[in-house]
Amino acid sequence: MKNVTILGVPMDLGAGKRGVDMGPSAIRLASLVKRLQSMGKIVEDRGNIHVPVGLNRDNEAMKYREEVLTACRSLAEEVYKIYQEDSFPLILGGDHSIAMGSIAGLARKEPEMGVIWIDAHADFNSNTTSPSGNIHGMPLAVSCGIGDPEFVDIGTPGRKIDPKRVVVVGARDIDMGEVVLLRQHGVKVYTMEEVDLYGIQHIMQEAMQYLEKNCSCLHVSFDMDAIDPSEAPGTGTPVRGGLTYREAHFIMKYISTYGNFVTSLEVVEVNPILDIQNKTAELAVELIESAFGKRIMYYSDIDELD
Ligand code: B3U
Ligand code: MN
Ligand code: MN
Repeated sequence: MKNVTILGVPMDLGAGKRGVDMGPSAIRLASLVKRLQSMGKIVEDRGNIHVPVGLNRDNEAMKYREEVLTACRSLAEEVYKIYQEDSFPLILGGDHSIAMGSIAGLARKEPEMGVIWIDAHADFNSNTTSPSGNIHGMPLAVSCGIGDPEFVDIGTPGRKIDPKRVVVVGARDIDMGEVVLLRQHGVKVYTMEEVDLYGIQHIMQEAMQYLEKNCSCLHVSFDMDAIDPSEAPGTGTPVRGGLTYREAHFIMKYISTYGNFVTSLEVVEVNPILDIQNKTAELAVELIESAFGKRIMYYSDIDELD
């Protein structure tokens, strides 16, 4: 069983709304470390990486471009170090643009890794297709080598993941430009419509089988706005019709059954300013527990009853 190393990325510059930079604090406040330790995990909290203050919003196509680039470069470096130590990186966002840094760090060691991207959005805009100029709508495309070359080259030159090793789950708000790019590059996308049609169990079975067959290991990128806003109100771009509480847990529990194939996890887009009594951060911690294998009747609970 690998040790877990936590890294916070207090950045909101990729998002349209401020406040998601406080996500790592809110998640820690919800007793993340203690709860993982009580599952028997050896956990080290390495604190937060440095994120520059947003002073330069001039670039309308990529707002706060320089600051986001700098933060993602340092994140890539730190994540790579954690991976080299053979620990499991658990990255706390922050807006979803941080995934460019995480994936760049991970892919440096594991070029054939896959990514499961659980999100209401596909985050597959390029700097030319983005309707908003918010960089958190671009990280999956950038990681697949599409968009601003300086971003594509974070950490190491060139694309970090083969788009055929990517699966998106939970999408329900995709821009036209993204649809074109997703199809062009062969990304597998399960929208909420598919969740309605086939059920989350069927989708996860198919998705994980596909990833296991085609990838050396798996990074899980979980955007809290994948969940329905009634359960996760503390996110900047809520979209109705999301995953239920149980579906979200099922996803994480199902992923956990793949054991060592899963080598890193990030949870992003918790915005405490928009949250209700830290509900979304608490849910984030619960989902992290599920991803590490927590069950309703966990086996260690049974030992305690003896
Ligand atoms: N696709 C839109 C909206 C969006 C993407 N990610 C979030 N919102 N969180 C965009 O701005 O790229
Ligand atoms: Mn996202
Ligand atoms: Mn999203």
